[in-house]
Amino acid sequence: MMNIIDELAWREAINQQTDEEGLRKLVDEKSISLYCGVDPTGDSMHIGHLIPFMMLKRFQLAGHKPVILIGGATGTIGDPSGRQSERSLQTMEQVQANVDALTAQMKKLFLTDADNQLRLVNNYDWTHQLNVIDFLRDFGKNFSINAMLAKDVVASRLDSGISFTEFSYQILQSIDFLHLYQNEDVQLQIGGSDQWGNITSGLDLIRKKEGSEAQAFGLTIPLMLKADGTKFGKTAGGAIWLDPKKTTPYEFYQFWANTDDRDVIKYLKYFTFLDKATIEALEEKVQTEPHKREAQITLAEEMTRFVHSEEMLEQAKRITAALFSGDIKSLSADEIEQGFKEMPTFEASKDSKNIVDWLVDVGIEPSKRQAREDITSGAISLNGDRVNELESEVSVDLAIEGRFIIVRKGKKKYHLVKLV
Ligand code: 545
Repeated sequence: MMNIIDELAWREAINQQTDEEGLRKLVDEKSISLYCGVDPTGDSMHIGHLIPFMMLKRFQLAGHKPVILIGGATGTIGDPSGRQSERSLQTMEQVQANVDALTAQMKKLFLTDADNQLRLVNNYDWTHQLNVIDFLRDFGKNFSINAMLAKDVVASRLDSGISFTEFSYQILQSIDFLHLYQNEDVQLQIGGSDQWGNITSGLDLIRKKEGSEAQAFGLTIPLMLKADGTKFGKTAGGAIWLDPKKTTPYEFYQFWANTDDRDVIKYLKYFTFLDKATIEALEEKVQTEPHKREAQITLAEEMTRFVHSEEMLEQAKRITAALFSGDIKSLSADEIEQGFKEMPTFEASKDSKNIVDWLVDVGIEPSKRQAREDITSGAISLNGDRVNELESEVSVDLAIEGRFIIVRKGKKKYHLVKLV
């Protein structure tokens, strides 16, 4: 088995390390505890946030002990990293609701029965009782304003401005690293490349408090870049969320299935737990038979199964197949809702009506003349069945579970009609 650092290097998942040799030696010698944090600034992660947590899981699979930190304290402030302007504060209630949502999401993804080693901690627990005098005497004294101003995050805000609150954020994250080093045996913090300043600031604090020989390390993961230069993880519809209410499992599956050939191997390495041999075999397939898109389908399957479930994966594949073959009637109303979420949507009453009038009233056809022409030429189908008769009636019996009728015009133009 590969050393975990070599494995991460093979996956191109290492951006910076504070002490490459030291960390390699440490993880070879013993099983270490390591952590990565997330702030409750929203109620769901998207696939970009997921990356360091997948790496945490890889450490776990290699025998190390992961700690996931939920920032109940830091989330009330918000990390200025990567932002050009001051955040507005969330209410404490909002932060708590997000803590609950993210805790549930983390448990669903990373807490399996077999796994008693994952620890979930919340920095609110050791931060909220800290008073301002202790804060300034016990911690503030260890921070040099000069060093804090030199951090990229702060330096890039000196023109536009930064509040004392956001400026102080790095101290809070540093206190966490120290706390986990002292109380949970944590020796390594990982995060995206935007976390480098916060992580090294924590290491400085650990050295000041524990001595320069303290065995603590930092590692960051590069930002995911796409071959075409556009931003990773964003589509026309916005970010790809892990919450199935924000991004349905079908949309999630489609996102990965549509990956560019130039990016798919990189994504397989970053996101899946498939081994080197399997990924290299898929790399070969991208070269020799790209039209089969085996690498993309494998990626979509692995990701949908991991983030959602086997059942949701099967559903996503059923929707994909039905949309491809036109066999709409095989889908349930719930599957229709997922598969047609981004398609033009219309409303109609449940009253029976002649097809020509119905198409015009719903708004799919501009005129009766056009409607007749399209029906006669065989361009219109309802739920996958072609309509040939100008006299046919549209009634609620046609609708899937009494709710939806899918109208196809021409080869590919789908319309979702909701009966109300
Ligand atoms: C707080 C206290 C700690 C250690 C870490 C933190 C959080 C950290 C941070 N992380 C980012 C984040 O985004 C909001 C998610 C909304 C649901 O701000 N200061 O919380 C992202 N992180 C994952 C990666 C990241 C980072 O969760 O590290 O780089 C994105 O890829 O931006 O003691």
